[in-house]
Amino acid sequence: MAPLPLPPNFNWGFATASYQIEGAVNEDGRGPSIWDTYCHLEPTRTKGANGDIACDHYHQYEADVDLLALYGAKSYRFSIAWSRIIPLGGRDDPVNEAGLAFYDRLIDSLLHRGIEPWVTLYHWDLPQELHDRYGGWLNVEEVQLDFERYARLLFQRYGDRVKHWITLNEPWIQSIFGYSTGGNAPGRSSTNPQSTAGDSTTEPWITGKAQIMSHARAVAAYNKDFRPSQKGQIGVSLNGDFYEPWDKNDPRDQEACERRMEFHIGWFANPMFLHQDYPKCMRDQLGDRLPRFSPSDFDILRQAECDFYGMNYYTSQFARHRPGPASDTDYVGNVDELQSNKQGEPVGTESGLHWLRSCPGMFRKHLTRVYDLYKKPIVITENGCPCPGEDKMSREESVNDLYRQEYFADHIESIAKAYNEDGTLVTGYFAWSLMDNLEWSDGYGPRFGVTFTDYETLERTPKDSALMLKDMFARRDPRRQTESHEMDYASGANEHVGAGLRSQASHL
Ligand code: PNW
Repeated sequence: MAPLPLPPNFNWGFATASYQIEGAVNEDGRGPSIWDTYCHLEPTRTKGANGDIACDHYHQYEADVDLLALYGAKSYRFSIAWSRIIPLGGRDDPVNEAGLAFYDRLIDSLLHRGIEPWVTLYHWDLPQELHDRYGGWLNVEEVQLDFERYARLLFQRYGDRVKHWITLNEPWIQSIFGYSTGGNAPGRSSTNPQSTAGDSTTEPWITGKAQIMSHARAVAAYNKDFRPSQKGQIGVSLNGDFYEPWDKNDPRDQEACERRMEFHIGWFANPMFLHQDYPKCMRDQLGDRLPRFSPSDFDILRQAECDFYGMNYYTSQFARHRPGPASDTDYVGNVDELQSNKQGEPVGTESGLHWLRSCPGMFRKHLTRVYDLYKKPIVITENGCPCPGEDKMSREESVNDLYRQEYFADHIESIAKAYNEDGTLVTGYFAWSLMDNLEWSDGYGPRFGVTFTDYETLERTPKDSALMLKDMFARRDPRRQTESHEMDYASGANEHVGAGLRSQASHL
């Protein structure tokens, strides 16, 4: 039987981020970002790892685009390093033509092979100078103006060829890991013993507003000055897990789930997609620590209508209400987050990372919840996992990535079910990630790639999952399903495909 179809013209491909793959941090005039600084702190807070070389994508981008073509990707999501474009970051600072030229080459190389560029403007690598000059994301009024100028420059230079834009990647992680727990750059926190500065009770909420307004200014600028001629689409990528009650019979746990998801997603999606204040449960818990939107802020939010909801989805959890009031450093809505419910049933099977279990059933519910609330077509802008034990595997073991293949297949099936049975529109899917890369503060251990990266030789080797996605999506193409049943071959044929394509890849 043919699998459930996806919507016609379903878009799919692979995703990466600049600091995780590019390397070449001192080349062609790139300025330092907060991640360069963070990765070179002593004692290390990134397991000794840094992005100085990473996957050397800056030099090997042509070969990486060849891999995308070999995998049959329709699209590629990558991010631009702000400090390559404007090394000091600010609206009156000089523009770096050599940095602009790199992304010109990448974009042209993609288009030459028929692959659509999907460009993320910001994936966590703030120019260090903006942090030093005025506190970076802590300065709501300044940073939104600098971000708008940066965004306008990208629309001007690339908008003739780039038709899909993502303003920010996971503002939640930038705010919470960057300014509450201090696990990500710039590493500020008042709860983390490794942090020397920060205030976890206020800074995450300030930097959240700074990102919301920066997103809004970029989208408003696109809508007013670029959309009419360039006719592209723009959105944002938000993370957030789905939650079910730890005790499904306890109404307080049911409320805890909703509250947890509002703290994850509503924080950003209410202002960005509904042009409203933060969720009520956040205002109730955080009071005046949560910044207000002024009437002129709301004006900008209303001009920032975007086209799609970019969803980064990896896992789900159970939520249990906490008795008593929330602590003033709480950022989850006063709940416990658990991987098993009251009956001891696990939320999903274990991957290669402690926080990530495969929960495709809850993914389907998540899609429908988000679609019903924010009413935009959803694009999955990240989804993927490391296989159990993969961090310790050789290349030969790693390419046989059965766990990842099943994870992809199960999550794509959930998208198809949400579409066919729940009326939820998902228009695209990007697997995270094109290649193993720097997993931020976890260093080079966790491998999320569909391509194995040998960090000694920088050689890339396709894993089996990379080579099966094309067929998986072709089988779910409604037009091809009606044309013939030839597509309806047994899965498993891919083993041969894998070996054949791997030998092609070795000649790239
Ligand atoms: C995302 N969590 O980050 C990022 O967008 C990627 O750059 C990253 O490599 C990828 O997911 C895999 O981690 C996350 O702890 C980091 O729940 C951590 C979490 C979620 C997303």
